[in-house]
Amino acid sequence: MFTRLTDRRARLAAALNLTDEILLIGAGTPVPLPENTDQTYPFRAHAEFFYVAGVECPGAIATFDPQDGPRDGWKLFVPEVTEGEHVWEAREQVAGEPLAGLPAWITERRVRPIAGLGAPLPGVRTDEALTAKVREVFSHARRPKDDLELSAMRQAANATAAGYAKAAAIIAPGVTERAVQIELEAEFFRHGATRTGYGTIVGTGPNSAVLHFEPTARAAQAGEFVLIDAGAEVGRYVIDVTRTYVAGLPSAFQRDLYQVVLAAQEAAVACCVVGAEWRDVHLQCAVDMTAGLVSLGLMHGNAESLVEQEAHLLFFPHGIGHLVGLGVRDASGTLPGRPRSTRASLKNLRMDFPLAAGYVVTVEPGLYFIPALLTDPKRREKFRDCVVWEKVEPHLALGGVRIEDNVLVTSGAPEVLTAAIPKALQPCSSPIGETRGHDAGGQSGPHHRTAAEKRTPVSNAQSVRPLTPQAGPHADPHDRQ
Ligand SMILES: [Mn+2]
Repeated sequence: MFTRLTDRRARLAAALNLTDEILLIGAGTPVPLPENTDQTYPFRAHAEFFYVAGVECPGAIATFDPQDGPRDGWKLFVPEVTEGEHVWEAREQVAGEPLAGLPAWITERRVRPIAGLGAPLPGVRTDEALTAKVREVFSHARRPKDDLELSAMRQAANATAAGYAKAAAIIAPGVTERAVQIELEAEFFRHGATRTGYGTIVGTGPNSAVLHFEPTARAAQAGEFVLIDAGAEVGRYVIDVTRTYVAGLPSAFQRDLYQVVLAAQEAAVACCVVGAEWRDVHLQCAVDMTAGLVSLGLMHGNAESLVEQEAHLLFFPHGIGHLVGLGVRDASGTLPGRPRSTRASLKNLRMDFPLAAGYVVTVEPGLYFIPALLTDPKRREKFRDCVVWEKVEPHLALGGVRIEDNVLVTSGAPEVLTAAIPKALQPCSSPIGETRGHDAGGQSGPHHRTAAEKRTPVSNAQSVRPLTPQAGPHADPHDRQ
């Protein structure tokens, strides 16, 4: 693997543009459980290490000396696998220089400043200012995904699509969050996942408004939202998808709310082109969704002005998305040299830079009824003229809608890596003969669809009545730079 990544490291070396400085990148070591047993948390090498080394190797350190050249200047120092590790874990010796040789390697270069990336390097005297500067350039250099990375992400996207197909097929009144999680994750693994990319989120009813909800034994009731945010991982590369379903039949209000989020999400996906500033994509999406809330009678006034007043944060309290790939929040942050925004609606943004070809971003707008925000007396007072509070009140237990895809920025149109996962809102109820011992009410009548039909996304004309008026037209991102 270390040789396979020679081109990647050479590109990185060119970006870092070091001369006299040397670079050390620590993989990290397994973290024992607090009980002090012989158990550890699952080992994950630091992403900066994995990016250059391509292996999970506890205790390893990658080094780079620019004076030895952009290809030959890289070395991998690895600990010797012990007999115990062989016996208990079947751990294999990773090829590289013996770790015992590292102190001599450093001593030969002792007058030169050291940048220390990855996991902390005990006993190594690193230059902190240099480290911060190198880390910023390193993060920026690894934002565009190379072919190896994209290949892993496409495999993860396939496994994720399989999981969602299975989950969608079992969502019905009575299904528990746990049952959805089990089927979804099992299908990820059946289709090549090596892990789940992060803790699977499944929230039914009011739980769908909890941004990071861990699934419980709660069963979806007829007419409740079921929000799933989950993704498969393949070889450290993660996909991060959200879909929102309704168990049984959606109400007119649920369809309208869903349609507002869907229209805004699709418009934002179309904005993922080279040069688009992420903060502009975010703010435009906030305006689109706020316009939708005004059209639904939940908010008052002009959408742009409501967003300037940060009133949208009541219903859309998070950022539009982040880089994804080597980890669920990959190499986010700001453009080198750009300070972090302090504006309320931008400080939640995990990244603030223009998009470039090869970036993979999540696009994940959502609208939620979060009681902690919407029943807060201070917010009710501050936004008394912005929100039609009596129209919000009946929906406080409704939950929320989020729709999330992973989008590859290219020199042309954006490519949605997760396009195989249907987005049209459709009634979810078990086909006759496949009910699982619970009352799958609300499944008879013209809305009932067979298993075969359920695998085909229905067109918007069939499944969702159009929202009137539509969210405002979306500006061409090139006009907003
Ligand atoms: Mn997500």
